[in-house]
Amino acid sequence: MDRRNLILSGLAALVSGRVITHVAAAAMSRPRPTRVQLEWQRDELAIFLHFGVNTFTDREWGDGTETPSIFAPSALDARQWARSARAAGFRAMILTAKHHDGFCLWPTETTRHSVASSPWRGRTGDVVREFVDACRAEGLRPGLYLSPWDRNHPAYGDSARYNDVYAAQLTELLTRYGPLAEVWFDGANGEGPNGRRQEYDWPRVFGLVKRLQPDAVVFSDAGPDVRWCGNERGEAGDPNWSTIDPATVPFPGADGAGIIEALQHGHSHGTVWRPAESDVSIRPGWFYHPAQDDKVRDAASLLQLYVQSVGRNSKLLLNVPPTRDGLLHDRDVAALMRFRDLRATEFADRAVRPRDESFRASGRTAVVEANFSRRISIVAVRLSEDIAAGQLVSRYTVSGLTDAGWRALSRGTTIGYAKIDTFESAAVSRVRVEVDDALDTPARLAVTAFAR
Ligand code: FUL
Repeated sequence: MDRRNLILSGLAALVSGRVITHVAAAAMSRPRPTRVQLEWQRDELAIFLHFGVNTFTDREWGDGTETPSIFAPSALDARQWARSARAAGFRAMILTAKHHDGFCLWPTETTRHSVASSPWRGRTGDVVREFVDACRAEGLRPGLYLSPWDRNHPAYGDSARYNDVYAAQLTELLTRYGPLAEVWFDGANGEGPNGRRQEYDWPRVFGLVKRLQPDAVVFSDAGPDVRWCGNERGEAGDPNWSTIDPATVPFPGADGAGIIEALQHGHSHGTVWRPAESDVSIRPGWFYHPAQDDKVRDAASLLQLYVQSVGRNSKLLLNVPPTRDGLLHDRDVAALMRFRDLRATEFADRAVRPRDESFRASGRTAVVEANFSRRISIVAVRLSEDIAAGQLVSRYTVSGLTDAGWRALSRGTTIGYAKIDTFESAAVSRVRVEVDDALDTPARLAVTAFAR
């Protein structure tokens, strides 16, 4: 707020206590991230691991009739998963502890359909244990996916009975393996052997996570902590608000008019902080299929995913499925390393520091100007709001001072945690970011320019 506005607002305070109270209340009630939501966002990159009986049957969705004896990875090494993820700059990793086929990757007491019935590690194996141990050894934050849809369990469809089974499975995962960073729920829902559609008890499920793992974020279409971005292309919306009206997506798997739109974009005046996670696979399928070995995304495609997820105020959850050996495939690992290198050459290594920078804000607008004191050719900028204080910016323009004067380089809507804009190379000595509109007086933005 500049001096004049300060004086004006002081006068307003004298004249009308009501106005000031109202403005202050609006600012106070604006949603902000919790500590765990902030940590989740700052990870930026997470690996998703789809692994289970489908890996051995070459299917995407098992029907629950698979025999546990087919689960026999010959050389499973969770440290190789974690080492690859860490080397590529990922900070978290999420494993499918159970997919829709119902096969549990840990020795659960709720069913015999688990690793305890498979020859792997002489029936004493526990993939979840090896996974969390490997994450911790490599400094990655572990998360687990537990599919509510279960095509094996006989109780599925007998709603109250299955809900007890599901709660017991979740409790095992939440209590046996130490701190988890994220618990991932998809909303897939079907009929049980009795021909009845299962009704899930989501309040109970979310309540269990909150009670047993208060430092984990809960992901689902309906949050409550992190929402799905609305597609499986790893593409966050533009605009992308981290706030949403929770009534629009009442439960995971809900479908109806406007839901995908709301998941993609959030709502500028949404009442809860629920940022979007962008999930996508490095291959066409979620599970490993040998026929897709030559369809692994290359580094340029992965960089594109990064720009359209992390660079649009989201987090990238990139699926890299272990093979039948229980290892990440060499081609996938190579692509991850090339992605890391490309990120460094396109962004991290090319960041140019301005000699000085100014910032002014007034009303719902603001201007940041970075002065490089020499001409540099820039091809991208990364903008960030201090989201600990909430998300405010709804429209902005980036311009550069060229020999021919100021020229617009990019225009955008929301910024939030990060907004990455790429453009044709421009030789500029200054970069200016004008916030053209915001929900309230913007706080200082961080602006990084990348040279080529
Ligand atoms: C969906 C599932 O049906 C897919 O198999 C996959 O796990 C994806 C991430 O979520 O709901």
